[in-house]
Amino acid sequence: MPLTIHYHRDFDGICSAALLAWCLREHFGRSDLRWRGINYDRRRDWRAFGEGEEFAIVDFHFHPAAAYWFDHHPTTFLDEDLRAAYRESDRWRFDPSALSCPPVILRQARERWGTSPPERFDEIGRWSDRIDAARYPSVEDALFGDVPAYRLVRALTVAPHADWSDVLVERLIDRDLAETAGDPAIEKMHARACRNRDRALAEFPQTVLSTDAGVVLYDASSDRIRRERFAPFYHHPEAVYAVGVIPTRSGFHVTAGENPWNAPAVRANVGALCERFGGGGHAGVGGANPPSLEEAKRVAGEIAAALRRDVAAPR
Ligand SMILES: [Mn+2]
Repeated sequence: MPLTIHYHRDFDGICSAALLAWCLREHFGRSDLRWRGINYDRRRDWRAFGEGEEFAIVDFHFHPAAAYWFDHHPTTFLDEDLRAAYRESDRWRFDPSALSCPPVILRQARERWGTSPPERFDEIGRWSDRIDAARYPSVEDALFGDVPAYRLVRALTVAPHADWSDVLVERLIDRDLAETAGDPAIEKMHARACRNRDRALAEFPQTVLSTDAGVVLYDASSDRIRRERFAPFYHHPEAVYAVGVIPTRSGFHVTAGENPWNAPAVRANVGALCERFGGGGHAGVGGANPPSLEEAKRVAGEIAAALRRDVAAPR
């Protein structure tokens, strides 16, 4: 029976799957490996996940039936029973202080398995830490930086189908970032992603509703508008927060976050604020999914107003 590596379908998840595949093949002698991306919609009926197969999970929720499991998300345990089932071992490792998942697996490989993955995986870990934690040195670097890791992240935004990331996993097992990103098909996807980015940056100003008190409030709910996550801070570097409405596959999402390059002097806890509107998140970034466009606009306005009061509050 093959062992399936289930990985979170984003850059650090893809890199984690490639690294674990390398370790299982080179150190444990496994040749019967496959890999599949997972997304958050799989959390429903989580206990039945992977029934009847041998599987690993990387960069995603803890599962007690996983033959191998590695993650860094503080929210990895879906309930207290699952948290109680976890023990650090030869097969499982959780490090919520890690900025991304590949370095967790690298430490496991060196400290517990006594194997040394090639240096290219250290390079991957340095970039995935920066990308997953959004620790870009500047908004220009985040938007226009041209290193191979960024090119792959951008190419992923125009992936032709959901399984396309499986191809990237396979390539990254034996190739470094530069060689992988230099593939002509990926170059072509990257060029398309750059055109999307440029259009999104050009379209952003018309979505802005207000910019008072260091908070950019925008409505990008129209499906004709292209979106770029860092556009608010590219156009408004002086802002400390951005709050917007964006469409999802099934409705509308309110997104709120700090400006990573101009953080507020005192943090408001955006996630806790979003929780009041049925959403959630972390201290710096959060969101909510109100049931209608009208509700989403109202919630975005209220979150922006609360953040403005917070910015203006005397300390
Ligand atoms: Mn991830």
